[in-house]
Amino acid sequence: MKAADIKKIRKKMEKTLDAKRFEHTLGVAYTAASLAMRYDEDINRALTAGLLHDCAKCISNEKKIAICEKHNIPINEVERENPFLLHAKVGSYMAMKQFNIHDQDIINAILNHTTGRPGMSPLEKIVYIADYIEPGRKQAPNLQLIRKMAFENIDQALVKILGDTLQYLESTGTPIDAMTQKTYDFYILTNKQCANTEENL
Ligand code: DGI
Ligand code: FE
Ligand code: FE
Repeated sequence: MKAADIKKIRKKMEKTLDAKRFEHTLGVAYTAASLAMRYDEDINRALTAGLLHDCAKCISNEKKIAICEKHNIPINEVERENPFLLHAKVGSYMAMKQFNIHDQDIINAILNHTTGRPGMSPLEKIVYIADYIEPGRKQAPNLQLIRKMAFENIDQALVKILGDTLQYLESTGTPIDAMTQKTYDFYILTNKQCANTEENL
């Protein structure tokens, strides 16, 4: 991924997203780049995934559903009820088809940025976390703590975000996608196993 390609993607995002979403997109891209610096990941891939992660966000629910149906992208029950969730699947499809992204890790980072998934790559974790902590985000609880944590222990930050998200969804009676719950369960377990191993060293 070259600097010129990244600039083109940024220009395209500025045109297709509304001003607020574009501002958020820049925040995610640069926060992802900072986390990539911290965790020795490729900065340009983090920028690219960050810029594209919400590329389908400003498409109407009807159109997102139509795109999924046309291209045989499966829609689960929770996604049917909350079609905004589909912006991750549709976004990863558009990244491949419209932006010619062939890097599977970048595609996965876009695909899994809303729910996460068990066994995320470092880049997927970076985009998932950057989406939550970018400077423009103001509403989530524990933001100050999680922002610091993200640069200290990435897996601990991941579990905290997943836990807070699940709590928020439960408190508002919002249906939970099975993948969000699965991801939380997976990282609670792996973090515990890591802690136990450290204790026994
Ligand atoms: O697109 P963004 O707003 O930047 O961020 P996002 O794609 O991470 O979406 C955030 C929203 O997604 C947030 O309000 C919580 C919600 N969300 C995360 N997991 C689930 C979920 N919503 C439902 N209904 N079910 C989930 O499992
Ligand atoms: Fe999103
Ligand atoms: Fe986002």
